[in-house]
Amino acid sequence: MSRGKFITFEGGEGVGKTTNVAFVENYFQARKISLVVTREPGGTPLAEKLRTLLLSKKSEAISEEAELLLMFAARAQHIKHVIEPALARGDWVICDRFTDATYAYQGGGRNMKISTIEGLENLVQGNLRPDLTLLLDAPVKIGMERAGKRGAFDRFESETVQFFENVRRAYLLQVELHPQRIKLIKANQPLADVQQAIINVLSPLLR
Ligand code: T5A
Repeated sequence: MSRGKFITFEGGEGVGKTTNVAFVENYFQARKISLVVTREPGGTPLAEKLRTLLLSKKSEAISEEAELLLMFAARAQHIKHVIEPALARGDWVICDRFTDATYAYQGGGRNMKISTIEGLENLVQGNLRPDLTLLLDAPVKIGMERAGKRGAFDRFESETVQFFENVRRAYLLQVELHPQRIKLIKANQPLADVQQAIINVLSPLLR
């Protein structure tokens, strides 16, 4: 049994990750690929509890260091109990956000040291990196308008426009650093065009 592929979706608030993860799930299922669809922070009972704490505006003020460590604590659980077992049995894993989000939000948004994030990435993930990452990119204003239609903002969505500009810049830097792995998808176009661009990136994997 060959190891499964690990595909992640990334991007700022409201760019369409969840919508397109569901689209890709259907696309792969129609092609009889056995897959696990999951998200970060989250994906296990403990990691989902950490997600609730991280996204809640009601919890006590969370320090930047605690936020970073909680992201990686959730990720450690997720990798051990969901991602690695799935890949080892040959399933593909589609994950809504992964460590590029940490570089973007905690690195770009919160200005935490990249070397600190790299250290935690190596500790928690060992050699595990996504095989392919689709970065959905759109101007911050468009993403926030889309996210706003869904209801009240969570703790991250309540950040400033400058924070999200920094997040977007950090994501685009990740593409420059990892051009083979991360493919940029323009998300400020009609959904059908976004999805055609996604298929164009995914279809070579199926050959
Ligand atoms: N986080 C996460 C960190 O800080 N560090 C980390 O390491 C990790 C892993 C998680 C939060 O945690 C932070 C980042 C996040 O703030 P989340 O819920 O996973 O939160 O992320 P969100 O970005 O908040 O998710 P959203 O659901 O808001 O955004 P999506 O999934 O990008 O957008 P989606 O698919 O829900 O679409 C939003 C709306 O836009 C429409 C959809 O129909 C929907 O109504 N839409 C379009 N409309 C027009 N044209 C298109 N092309 C459209 N595509 C979608």
